[in-house]
Amino acid sequence: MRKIKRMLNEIIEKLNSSNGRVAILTHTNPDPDAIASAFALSYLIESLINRKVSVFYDGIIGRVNNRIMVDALNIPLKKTDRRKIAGYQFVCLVDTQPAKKNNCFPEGKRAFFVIDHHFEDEGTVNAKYIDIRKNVGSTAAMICQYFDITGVEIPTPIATALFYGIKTDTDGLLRDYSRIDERYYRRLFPHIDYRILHNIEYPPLPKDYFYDFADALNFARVYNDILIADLGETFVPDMTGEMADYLLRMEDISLVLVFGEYKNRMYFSLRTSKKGKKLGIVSYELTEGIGSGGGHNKTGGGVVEDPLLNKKIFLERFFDRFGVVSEKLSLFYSKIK
Ligand SMILES: [Mn+2]
Repeated sequence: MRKIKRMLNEIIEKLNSSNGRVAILTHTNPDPDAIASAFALSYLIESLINRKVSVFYDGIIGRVNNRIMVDALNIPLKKTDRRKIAGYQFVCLVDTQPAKKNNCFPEGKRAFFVIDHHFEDEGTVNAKYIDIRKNVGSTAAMICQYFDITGVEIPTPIATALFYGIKTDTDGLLRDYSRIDERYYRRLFPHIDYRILHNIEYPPLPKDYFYDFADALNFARVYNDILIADLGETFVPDMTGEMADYLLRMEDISLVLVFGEYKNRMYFSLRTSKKGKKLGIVSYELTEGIGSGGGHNKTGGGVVEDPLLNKKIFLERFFDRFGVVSEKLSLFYSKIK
């Protein structure tokens, strides 16, 4: 706590003694944890330095839930790219790190501040201030702690966003969570907007969603307790995560891989209900040289570049890793007919 307090004090001092522009950057195709953390951190910094802070993402906000989250809570997220980020003196990365491939932070630039809960690449993070705690379930919970330490009150829209961020990253405190997630999840609950939270969690869904859903079921193949689903072309990249979460609920299944293509890249998501699987590291290894991947213990995911060439390599690595005999994969749907 004391170390974090000192770090936050220094950050605020540094920002107050300069006029440099401040940007907060999420990972590409941000998830609720990244969106909430960026939103909350911008508010916190703005209330302590009296200067505008810009909140950026790149890629797309795909999941319908996330788009409603941004709209309903008036989150001032703006789209950016490598070139624009290069022009900012102070860049804070949330839920990602400079060396990771899942963001548009310019190579070689030094970040001002990195707050994340994913494992570090080779322990080298090029940033002035670093708060990376991979035992914590969400970046949002770490930001809640900052509010605690600085004594800044959390307004309702930010409380709602942070709550949803912790909830989605830890599956409602059931997956890869820590005491810190638990503490703030409970503490935020009385302060959130329940109606908005409900609207975010149960939005109307476009027809494309159900086409992807149908593909997931029709083309799902099973080997023992492993289920693999190919979505073909997906309408948003984060559909793989949504389907993987859903398919993991199937009885007798403990590991799910869902992949699909979007704009000539292949996105994939891994989920397990078992302990000790380290799917973040697995995702990193499955994509070495052909893309990028990361995650936590029970969740993982990433991107495979040039799927025409590399999809086969990726799948063979996956089969190897989990002992899947590809000839013995059987169509799930044909089983229940
Ligand atoms: Mn996260």
